[in-house]
Amino acid sequence: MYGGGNTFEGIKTDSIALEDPIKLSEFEARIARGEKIEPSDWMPQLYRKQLIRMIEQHANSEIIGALPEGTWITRAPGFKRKMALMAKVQDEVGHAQLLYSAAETLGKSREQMIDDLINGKSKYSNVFNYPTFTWADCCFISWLVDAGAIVNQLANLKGSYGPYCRALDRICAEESFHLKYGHHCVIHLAAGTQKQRDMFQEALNRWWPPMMHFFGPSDKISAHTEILMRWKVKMGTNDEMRNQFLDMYVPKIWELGFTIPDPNLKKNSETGKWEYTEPDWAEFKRVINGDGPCNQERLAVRRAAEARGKWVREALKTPKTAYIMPLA
Ligand code: FAQ
Repeated sequence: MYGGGNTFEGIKTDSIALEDPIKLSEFEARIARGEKIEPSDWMPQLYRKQLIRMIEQHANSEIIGALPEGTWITRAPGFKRKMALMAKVQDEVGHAQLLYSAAETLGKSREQMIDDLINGKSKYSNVFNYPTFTWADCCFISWLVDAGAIVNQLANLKGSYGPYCRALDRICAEESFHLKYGHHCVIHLAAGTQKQRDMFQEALNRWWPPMMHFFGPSDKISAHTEILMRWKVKMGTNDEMRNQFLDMYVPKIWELGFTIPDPNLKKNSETGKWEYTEPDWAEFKRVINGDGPCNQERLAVRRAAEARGKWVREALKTPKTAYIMPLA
């Protein structure tokens, strides 16, 4: 099976000091040379553990991220928008499939990952715990959440773990269509009636704080950045990614005539970095630990999907048995 015989349960230590020093230095030399690490290669236990954690959370984010936009498919304005949104949501679920496969190569089964998601043991991106009240919320996600995702993933696809990088390569290509679609939706609202402009501004006001959280806690308090940067899993720190997003997208938001709800947001011309009000990290922690506005609803939907799909999984295991599809 996957994982070169290694399993998630087999990870015994987080301590790099307990690893074979010769193997560890060869591993780090390969990473320094820009080589990709493949599933059957030797790797420190902590590398395996960190990758499973991060890729699994990413996969969970895609599958849960399909939900806030998915509820707008039937209500999207016009046939073209409905078709485009349907394709986008389908892509996000496909991204989850690619990422769960990449995580499986490290020795954790997909069933275990889905179980951990629906039982609230593993995380997914904070942004998907907020509601999409209006069409403008959906446009915000398609443009700016996708933009944030691309900033992060374009950097990380140059990272060290082969299966994750190859999955990100494909995902980024698809995400770039999502970004164009989302930008088009927002331009349409910006060029529309005052009511449409107000609707997007109101959505932007609500989504800005979660969007600032999206890149993770500030570098000063990030738990995993140091080791992930050392092993080239993350190719930029959380603050660097946040800054790159602000650099690329704040001017575009202003260009469309919208305002950003942070009086301290400005680019420091000397450092070239953006300054902003420190995000509310207490709220971030609450939301990622299960107490956001939509956490319960999101997991309930996934649990229901899992229960409804059970007969299909059973049927696939025993294809010769006759099954009657439940109607309700
Ligand atoms: N949300 O030490 P760090 C998308 C947790 S894909 C929730 O800084 P790290 C596509 C973190 O897990 C979006 N939790 O962590 C789409 C850790 O908790 P733990 C997802 C977060 O890993 C678009 C703790 O905080 N993208 O949107 C978040 O070094 C539109 C300490 O944090 C990825 O997953 C958060 N935002 O850096 C779909 C990309 N941030 O595990 C549909 C890959 C941090 O110790 C529609 N992931 N935490 O319990 C990464 O690049 C990194 O994992 C970070 C976090 C940057 C997200």
